[in-house]
Amino acid sequence: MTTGLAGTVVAVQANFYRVQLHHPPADHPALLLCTRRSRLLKTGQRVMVGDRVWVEEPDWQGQRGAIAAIEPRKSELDRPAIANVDQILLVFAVAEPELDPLQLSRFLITAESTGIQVQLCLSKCDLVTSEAIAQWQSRLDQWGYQPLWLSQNQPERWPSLLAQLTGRTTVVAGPSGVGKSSLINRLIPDLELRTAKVSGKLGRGRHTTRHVELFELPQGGLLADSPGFNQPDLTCSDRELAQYFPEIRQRLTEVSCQFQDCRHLEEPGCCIRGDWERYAHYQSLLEEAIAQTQQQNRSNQEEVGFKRKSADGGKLRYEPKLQSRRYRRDSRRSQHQTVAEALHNAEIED
Ligand SMILES: Nc1nc2c(ncn2[C@@H]2O[C@H](COP(=O)(O)OP(=O)(O)O)[C@@H](O)[C@H]2O)c(=O)[nH]1
Ligand SMILES: [Mg+2]
Ligand SMILES: [Zn+2]
Repeated sequence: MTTGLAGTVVAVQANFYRVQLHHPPADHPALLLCTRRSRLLKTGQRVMVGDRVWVEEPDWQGQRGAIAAIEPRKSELDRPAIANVDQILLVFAVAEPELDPLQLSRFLITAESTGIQVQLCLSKCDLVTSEAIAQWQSRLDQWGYQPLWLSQNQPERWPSLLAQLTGRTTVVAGPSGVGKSSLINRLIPDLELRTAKVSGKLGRGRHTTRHVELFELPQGGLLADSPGFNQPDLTCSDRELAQYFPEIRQRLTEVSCQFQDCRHLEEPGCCIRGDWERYAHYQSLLEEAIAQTQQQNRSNQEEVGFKRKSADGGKLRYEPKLQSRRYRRDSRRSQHQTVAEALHNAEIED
């Protein structure tokens, strides 16, 4: 039943989907602006950025087509809304802004909680000594991470990043000011050019509307930016938190706590509590997760359909950008919402 041209949705806007064809015929455009076949509309199947699709009825002259089928998704991120993401590239700077370990942990936990592979990347290496880098390296190794070290001014550091990105779909995340845009612009040199072209084609400017978009890397692979934010809320429950620390995960493969539902606080026979660097992060994030779970339970009782992304003291509050679908309670309504509604919501959320 899967006939037509295979492609990946790289942008969604209104009722149009920009599809990058995997194997366009020679001398034919690789990008088609597509609509959905009515059969997909009837089943209410939402097309997401990152979806692998089958395109029919190509109109090469007009660079148009119609999406006839969607392949099952391997993964689904909520914010940014992208399907089939292979990895999250979490970027932090070693300096300017100063690397704050707890903030880094918070971002790592948020990224880990999506279930998608996390690659840490530390930028601005030119601003610190090689001793400082070595110190961070051994420290992060204890955390269970082997970061890529990067600098705009040190081209010798780039090949390892390129190798990590080639052939994969990657979402770049991290706080603002760490060098994400600089990194993306370097990886995709003609981005500005292509951005302008896309804006024209989709009718609305990328810079006036926040929407998710995947960009093709020259060496193969897709990359998406996720707008910067500084302090993600925890999205995981207190019960889940421990598993998002690689060093706890590792320890629990070797030994086990006395109680199966151990929170690794005061329990007797706990094998996790102890003298390791991020135990303090674990304690403070656990406290937060417990408070949040309690608050969520209260709200669930009070009000069905409570939306946390509403105003917080009057001002719009940014929720974590990286949230996997499984933590979202999908209401019947949201499953049946139209694309227009979905896009409208996505634009507000993103
Ligand atoms: N020294 C140094 N500065 C950098 C590097 N990468 C980015 N910057 C600077 O950091 C600032 C923030 O960069 P930007 O890419 O906008 O960060 P974003 O907010 O994460 O997208 C800019 O002034 C960049 O020129 C780097 O490798 N070394
Ligand atoms: Mg930026
Ligand atoms: Zn324990």
